[in-house]
Amino acid sequence: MAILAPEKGWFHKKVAKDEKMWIMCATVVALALFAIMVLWHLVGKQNPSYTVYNTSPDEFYKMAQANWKKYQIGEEAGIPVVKPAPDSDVYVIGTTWRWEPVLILKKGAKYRFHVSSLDLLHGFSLQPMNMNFLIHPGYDYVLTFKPTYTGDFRLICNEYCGPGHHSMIGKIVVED
Ligand SMILES: [Cu+2]
Repeated sequence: MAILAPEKGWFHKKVAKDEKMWIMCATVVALALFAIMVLWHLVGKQNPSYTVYNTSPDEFYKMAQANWKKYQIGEEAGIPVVKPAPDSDVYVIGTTWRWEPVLILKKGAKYRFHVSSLDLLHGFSLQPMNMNFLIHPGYDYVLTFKPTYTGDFRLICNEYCGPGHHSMIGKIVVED
């Protein structure tokens, strides 16, 4: 049997009561889901939003170096240990296969994190709070961050980036 065109004027025909009810139900569910999406972002402990700026790996590396030089207090396995001033800018670089620098932060202070990759796509994943951001080279990801409790935190990469991916572990220490 061939498919026939519907009768002329079908669009303006009155909709049956039960069909109307189903349309109403679907609309209510859709609106509720939409509202939950917004609420979830605000109160559901989601990843905070960040701003992204264009940069180049070279330029970002230079900015990070200048910042680290200012606040470096030591070195750990060839990685600079940096203690930025409270309420200042912090630079974090992901490269195959390490996170730099080791950061010493102060509890309750606000920091402006700049995160970027110099080579491949990496995943900035702060553990155990499970904050995750995709980090592409060529972009400066800026997020405001305020540590609310002290401890020893790990930064892992959650985007597969080659044979050393599993060893890409950074360190952030929050002190009183
Ligand atoms: Cu990785």
